[in-house]
Amino acid sequence: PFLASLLTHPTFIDGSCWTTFIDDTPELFSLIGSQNRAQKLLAYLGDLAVNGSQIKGQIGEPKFKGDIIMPVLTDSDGKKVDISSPCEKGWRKIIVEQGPEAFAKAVRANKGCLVMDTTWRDAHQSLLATRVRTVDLLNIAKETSHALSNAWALECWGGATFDVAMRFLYEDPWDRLKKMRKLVPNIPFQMLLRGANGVAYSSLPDNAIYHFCDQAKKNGVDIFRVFDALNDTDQLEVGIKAVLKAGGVAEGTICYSGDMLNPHKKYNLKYYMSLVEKIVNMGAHVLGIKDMAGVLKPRAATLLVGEIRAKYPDLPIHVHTHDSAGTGVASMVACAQAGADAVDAATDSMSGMTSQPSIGAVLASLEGSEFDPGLDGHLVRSLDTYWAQLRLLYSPFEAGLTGPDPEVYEHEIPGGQLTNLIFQASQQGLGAQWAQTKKAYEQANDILGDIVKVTPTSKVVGDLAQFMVSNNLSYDDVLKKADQLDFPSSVLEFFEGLMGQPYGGFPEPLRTQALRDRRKMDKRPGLYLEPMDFDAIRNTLKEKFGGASETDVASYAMYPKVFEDYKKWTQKYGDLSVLPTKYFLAKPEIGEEFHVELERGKVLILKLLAVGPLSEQTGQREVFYEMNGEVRQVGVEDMH
Ligand code: 3PY
Ligand code: ZN
Repeated sequence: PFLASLLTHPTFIDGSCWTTFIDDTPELFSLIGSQNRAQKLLAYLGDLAVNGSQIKGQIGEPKFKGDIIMPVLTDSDGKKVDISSPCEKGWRKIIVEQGPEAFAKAVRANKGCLVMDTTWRDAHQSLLATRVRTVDLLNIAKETSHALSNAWALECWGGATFDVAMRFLYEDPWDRLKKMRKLVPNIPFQMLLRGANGVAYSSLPDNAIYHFCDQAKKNGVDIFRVFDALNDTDQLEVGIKAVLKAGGVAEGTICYSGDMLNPHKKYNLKYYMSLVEKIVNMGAHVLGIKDMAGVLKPRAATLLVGEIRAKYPDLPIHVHTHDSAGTGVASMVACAQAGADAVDAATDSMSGMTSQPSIGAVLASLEGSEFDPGLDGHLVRSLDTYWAQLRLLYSPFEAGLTGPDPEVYEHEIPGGQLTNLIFQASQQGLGAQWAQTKKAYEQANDILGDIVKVTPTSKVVGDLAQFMVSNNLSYDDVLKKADQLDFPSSVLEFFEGLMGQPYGGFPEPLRTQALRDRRKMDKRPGLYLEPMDFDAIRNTLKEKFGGASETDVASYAMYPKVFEDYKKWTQKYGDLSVLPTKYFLAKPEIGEEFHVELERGKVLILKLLAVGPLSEQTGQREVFYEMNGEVRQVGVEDMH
């Protein structure tokens, strides 16, 4: 149709004004654009029909086969909530109109203990390999803006979501942020920033962190939870300063490790209080306590939060946990009672075990007390009817967790990593090896000097544990043979100092023996790294992809190879973030009709008609789709 329109267009026929043709007839070129997109989409759908899903980590097809039923929001008085436009009421107004300090003051003055909902970030990172797609967040966004209007924030960005969006889902994380922001203008957005590592796995030059935070703030992030995986305050400071410069709310965070109540453990109350003091002196607006493994027991929570509250009456305290051992609700209630201003929870269907505790359970536990979070339980439960369906839609990424794991108090594996390791063990069918891996993880941690374990240092311990299991090495073997062993690269990077300095120093002589002639950094890595050349990045992207937005530049700075692969993929298949997940992960039934809104008002009506036989000559199959009433055909190489 495009060619026909072009050939019969009067300007084309009389041959005049060819150079102004594009400007004068934009409708034709917008048609080329959408036809191009439709063709690319068809290439993806054809590939899926012939070869099945190529999405990494996907095992089988979604258990959920029907259409998602959207919740009707009714409040506790039985009144239906109008969700035709997003809600306008919420804590974000204070941040936007009066700034971070005013927000800190207002939350301190608030009587109850607020809740941050982590469903859009940590919950699916911890349960579903971070695979929840933009379209599924946007579909529930307006309802969420109403049901959670009094939440501290939605945790919805950063951590692993940035990397996974591009690497495995072929989506632009910035596009996700902008679109979510439009639909949820009222609730603060919170992201997780790994201090001087940004959202990557080791340190970047300082200017890359500043650039990234500036872009994140400009595109919709309000509150930045900034942590360092070793609680190295020099590393942490880079992130906090970058957030302050960008004008965001800086939640300077301590990572809780071990067991403060056990006098034989390395990290005690004094250690944590000295960290808090440093974070306060850096100018953080909020103090975060990040219990990434879920080992903060209720009595320890009471003590830690109580001490901080007594010493810093004006400092907002926000606590994060994982429910790995099953004590999440009890710990969050203890935090609220000890003076925390906010605690984290996830929608019920996406909560528990390696995720955050259930929001319904936290609300029920605090309801009617002086710590009541001020959310309507009815509305919150309505949202969960959506997430219950989504959990089944994403079933191909489930790790098969079956119950709480109180052994977490020994192995201290962070929630997201625990799911990952269980998944890997179950894939290999090695039940016995899983028990061995957990034990090895504990020993690897001891070998490395009992370090704080969270991305990226948790990977160091996990890699060393798997190295010990697969090479049949005991604790003593590692220490004895250190100068000959070929250690995993993450372990060597840790020893080099690329992740910062561990509390109490590196274990010696192990570090020196393992590193041999590699470098040793004894100060924060940013001091050794050349600043990033952003003009050079802009030029590279222009040459390779014909242009780059400032957020593209930030993505490339964080993950150059992942970004390039993502761009190449979109050149082939287009932007598939608009394709419903059901059809992104599996082919439709023959004759099943579905819709894809390529952009506002441009809807494709699609139907798979047939998959042809294999051609011996070409190795291809023809896939036939009906697209807006016309039969379209695409040749796909059969990879089987
Ligand atoms: C991340 O860094 O992605 C985490 O979730 C750490 O807990
Ligand atoms: Zn977490």
